[in-house]
Amino acid sequence: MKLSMYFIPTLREDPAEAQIISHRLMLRSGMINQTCNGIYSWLPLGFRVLSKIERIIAEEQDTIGAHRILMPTVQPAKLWQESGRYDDYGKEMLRIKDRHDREMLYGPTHEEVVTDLARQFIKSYKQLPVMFYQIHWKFRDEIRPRFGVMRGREFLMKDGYSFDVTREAAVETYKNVMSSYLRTFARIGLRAIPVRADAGAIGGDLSHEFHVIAQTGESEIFYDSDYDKILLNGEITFADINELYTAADEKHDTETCPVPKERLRSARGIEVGHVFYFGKKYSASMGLFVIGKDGNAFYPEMGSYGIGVSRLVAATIEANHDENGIIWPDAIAPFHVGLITIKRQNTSIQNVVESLYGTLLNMGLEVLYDDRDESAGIKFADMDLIGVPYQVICGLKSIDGIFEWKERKTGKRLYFSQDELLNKLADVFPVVKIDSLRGNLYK
Ligand code: 5CA
Repeated sequence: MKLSMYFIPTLREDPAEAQIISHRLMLRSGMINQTCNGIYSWLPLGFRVLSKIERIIAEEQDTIGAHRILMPTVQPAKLWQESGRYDDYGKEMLRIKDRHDREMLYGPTHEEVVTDLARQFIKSYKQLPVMFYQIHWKFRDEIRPRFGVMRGREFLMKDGYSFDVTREAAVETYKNVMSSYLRTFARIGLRAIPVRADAGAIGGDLSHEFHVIAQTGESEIFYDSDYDKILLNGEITFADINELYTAADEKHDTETCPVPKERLRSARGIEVGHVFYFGKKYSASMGLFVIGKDGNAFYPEMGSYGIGVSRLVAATIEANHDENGIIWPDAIAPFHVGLITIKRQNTSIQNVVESLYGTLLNMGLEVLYDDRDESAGIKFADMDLIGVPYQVICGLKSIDGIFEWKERKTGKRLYFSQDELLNKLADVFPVVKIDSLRGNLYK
């Protein structure tokens, strides 16, 4: 993509309305635009990141055998009257009437719709276990929408729903989803800590939230300091979650906490995922019954599993930025590499860069090529702000085949020949070739 032709309305000044860094950086780098309180448009740069996160989540859901579907955003009140949640949900639910005066709502979540779907098609234990998921927009009329897409009113969620024969099987499914969430967040480039939580409006008796640690996090979380060691080493497994103490604020009680004081840690966290096991709550209230092996009818055991897809964009920035701007993890960066020309007036440099740009695109890389007639200073500042993880700077030396390479995260600079440069990129983005064969969605 040539920057001169890209729609990227960057701001030089910090927008006054933005209180936290991710919101400021998303506005300054032209990723989003507010339509009204808590409701946003995603502009090209922001949408690229959102789509990449969505894709990683979808791949990991497919891996655990969940079936991707798409349910309606607008739902009939009737289903919520059946489950008994219509009145309880209160003012957070956006209630609408259609032209026939029928009560409708914009879905804040989809337990009712998916249970209705299941009761029409799932009749025998032989059809279980089964799990569905979608990645779709939700609306919650939050009292205090704030921090941009971090707490929006309309937001993108991955919501999954499982149906099992027995409680044991349902808890096994719950554990599988938790492990897959750890893989999902790790692939995005985030460390998310699962903590024991309350089930709230969704209901149920087993629930965990996943938190990304950041100073601006809206919740307080508690954990055993032994967890730090695991976090530093990288991989968390379900066994770790089970063995060590973690708790969301409302689940933590200093009196009963089993962790000795000197090992108890607390931190601010951003909730990026939430999983629930709630048994027969919806299957029983909505009459989803299935014929068992013994010929008797039973209500399936259910769970639901959410990931805040749009919130993850902001949470990633909270956890990955410096004073110059965003530092995208490789896997969700809007572009793999930024190409900057200095001394653009020099036609020899121009020719070298145009040809390198073509070569990189042919490798299947997503390149943001700053071909504007701007000063080097402005180009460096914009590329740092946008947060492209690797930059290639082309100047006079490039006429002799030497390119400057800069890593956004470390600021490390190296000089490469063209071959070295291409090898380095192929090393960092090994899957790019496969993506380009598949027909890359993100070009
Ligand atoms: N039905 C269940 C799971 S599918 C559910 O709705 N869970 S939830 O309420 O916890 O939401 C799931 C995730 O959506 C949260 O963990 C959070 O990351 C994200 N989320 C919730 N509210 C908002 C909001 N107002 N703005 C942005 N993301 C949100």
